Amino acid sequence: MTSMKLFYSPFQDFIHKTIVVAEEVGVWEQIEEVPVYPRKEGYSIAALNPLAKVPTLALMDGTVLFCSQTVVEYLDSISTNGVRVYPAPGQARWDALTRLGLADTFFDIVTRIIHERLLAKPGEHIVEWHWPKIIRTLDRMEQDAARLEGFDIGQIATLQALTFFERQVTLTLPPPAPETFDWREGRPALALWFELAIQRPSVANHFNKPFTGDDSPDLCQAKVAEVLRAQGRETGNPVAPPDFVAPEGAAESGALKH
Ligand SMILES: N[C@@H](CCC(=O)N[C@@H](CS)C(=O)NCC(=O)O)C(=O)O
Repeated sequence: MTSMKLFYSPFQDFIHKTIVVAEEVGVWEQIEEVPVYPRKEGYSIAALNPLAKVPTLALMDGTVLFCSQTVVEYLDSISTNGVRVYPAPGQARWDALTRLGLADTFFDIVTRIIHERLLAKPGEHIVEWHWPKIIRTLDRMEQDAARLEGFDIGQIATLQALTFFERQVTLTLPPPAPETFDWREGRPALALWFELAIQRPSVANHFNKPFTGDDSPDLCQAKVAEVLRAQGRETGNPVAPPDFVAPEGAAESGALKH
């Protein structure tokens, strides 16, 4: 029986660390997936999370956890099978958390770049500013991949970051990003680590397997209302407009990919 609602955008062409962690620690069966598309009309989780961002996790008693790092640490803490993806305090933990921070910040940089393309007048220098960070981060991931053992939260975040980046770079970024780019080139350890990691059942069960459930706005808002009821709050009408709708002529294809 499910006991938690995971509000997230069910694009399975990138690896979601919340799903991988839930699978690894044996709690996936307890999770009800609630699709949300934060920039589409009719979907709003702002009543639960002031940032209106996915992922957001709601527990049976109405507790709402947001920001992916909080969600995954919570899931790890309720492991049912003895597996923990957060190592105990000590060198292994700080190493894993450093790689988690690196990968999640890389993810945020990619998000920042693609958000820029939704603006009528994109800032000229965003890609120029961030591209060196992307290259240096990929190079650091290559160094890390050569020495990694086991499977921890840093590696799970790296899978998410790389696959999110890969689906976005196909959308043609402005210079100094090159016209085509393959992060695997010149990074053999990272490429090999990636090929092995995506074979884990926790990843393979979802990666590139299209979501086939109900992803309607009605379902999303009904689930938001359930959480509000569990909190003892008036349900009212929780449907707020999206925080941002791309202006006419902006690269909306990018918006739909995100
Ligand atoms: N640092 C956040 C990033 C989450 C994030 O950026 N979510 C995006 C989707 S990829 C979102 O919900 N955007 C909607 C918005 O900002 O309005 C985390 O790790 O949870």
